[in-house]
Amino acid sequence: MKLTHCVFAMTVTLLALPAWAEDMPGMKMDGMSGASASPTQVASAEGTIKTIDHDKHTVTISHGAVQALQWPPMTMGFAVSDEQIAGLEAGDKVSFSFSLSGGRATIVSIRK
Ligand SMILES: [Cu+2]
Repeated sequence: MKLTHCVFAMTVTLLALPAWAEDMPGMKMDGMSGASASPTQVASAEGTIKTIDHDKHTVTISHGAVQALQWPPMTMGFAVSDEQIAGLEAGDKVSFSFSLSGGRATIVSIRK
């Protein structure tokens, strides 16, 4: 169930964000040819907001499995902007996409 949702969410995200959709296939191909040649990855997931830290600009989300990254469900922090987090609060169920670079996860888009 979670994996199906995840794939669905990612498809929707790619359709909604043409800029990322154009970038991603190339990045994935590059990633295949070299283990660490592609430092930034983008993936989508669904989860529940646990906490929001407006001062540090982070949001902690308990998210489902992320198939693209072969991640199991987990709770973790993401960097987020005030604009992205506006209107969201702890307990909200969200669909979001994020970039992963050097072990730092940053929200690209997030919505209820
Ligand atoms: Cu995670």
